[in-house]
Amino acid sequence: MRNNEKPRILIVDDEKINLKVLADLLKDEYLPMLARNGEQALMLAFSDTPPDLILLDVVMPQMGGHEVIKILKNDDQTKNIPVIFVTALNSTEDEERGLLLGAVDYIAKPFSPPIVKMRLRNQLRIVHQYKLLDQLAYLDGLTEISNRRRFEEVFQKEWARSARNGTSFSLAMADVDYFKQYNDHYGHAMGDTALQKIARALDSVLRRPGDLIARYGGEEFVLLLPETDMYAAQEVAQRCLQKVNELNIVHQYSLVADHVSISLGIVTKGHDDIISPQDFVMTADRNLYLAKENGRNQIVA
Ligand code: GH3
Ligand code: MG
Ligand code: MG
Ligand code: MG
Repeated sequence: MRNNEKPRILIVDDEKINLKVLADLLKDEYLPMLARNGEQALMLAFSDTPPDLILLDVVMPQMGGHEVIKILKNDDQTKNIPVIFVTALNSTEDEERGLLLGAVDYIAKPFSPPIVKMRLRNQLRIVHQYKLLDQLAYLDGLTEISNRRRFEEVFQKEWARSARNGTSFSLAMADVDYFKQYNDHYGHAMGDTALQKIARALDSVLRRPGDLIARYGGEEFVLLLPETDMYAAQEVAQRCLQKVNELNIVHQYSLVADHVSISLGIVTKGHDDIISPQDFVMTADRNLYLAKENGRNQIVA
């Protein structure tokens, strides 16, 4: 559910009167979307503004509710949208079948409007809690940017997409310079604060919606830059370097500056390069190591 927007409820029923009753019942709290048949329902479910929940009739001419839910549950894009059957088929077998197909609830017709509303509200609450939990599982607790787990997932997806579309793809590894000394002299709490500031600074550099920054390990960050060539990736890295320098976090014990700095290693896959994802990440790591060897507070591509 998008913030500050009413949840979208897709109501699917071949009988106009049912659509009207349910839409009237829900329209104060929700945004009803209406479909008179299975085909229309699928079109709306796969649209750019998909519903947050679907109330689905079973018996409809042509494509029935069972067929609709099978298609929805078979596609990553729609499989997590909860479906509640609202149907005149109300034997135990019918209900069992509906739940087996993946519906979260089953309401028999003739339905009682307040009960429909309450059951729908319960399901939306579960969805909401699930989304919160999901977000938390992918966030780094200290810096509140994405965690390594999130990076691994997005990396895999973007890798596959770049292979499919033949687009270039870049990755940058960043590591804080002399951070052990920072912790040793200023204390772990200040070290944590420094990491939070660095994460925010790096995050502020990213501009494209597909870009991702994640905390890769202790004081190491990774930037994922889909559809980005070497030249553009170097520009991003340059801005990262500069932003962290500009934070001006005093570090008297750094051997490279009087403030906290980072080093970066970049790797780019051109549209016809053949390299394994493991070697790709290893190349970024090796370049980061070279940046350290060359004196830190710099980029190696
Ligand atoms: P280099 O320039 O070669 O990267 O030197 P370094 O001292 O940064 O490298 P090293 O890997 O020896 O030390 C990394 C330090 O980062 C060790 C650890 O104390 C610190 N660190 C890692 N995670 C955290 C964290 O979550 N909080 C704080 N405060 N410090 C952390
Ligand atoms: Mg019907
Ligand atoms: Mg390190
Ligand atoms: Mg370090």
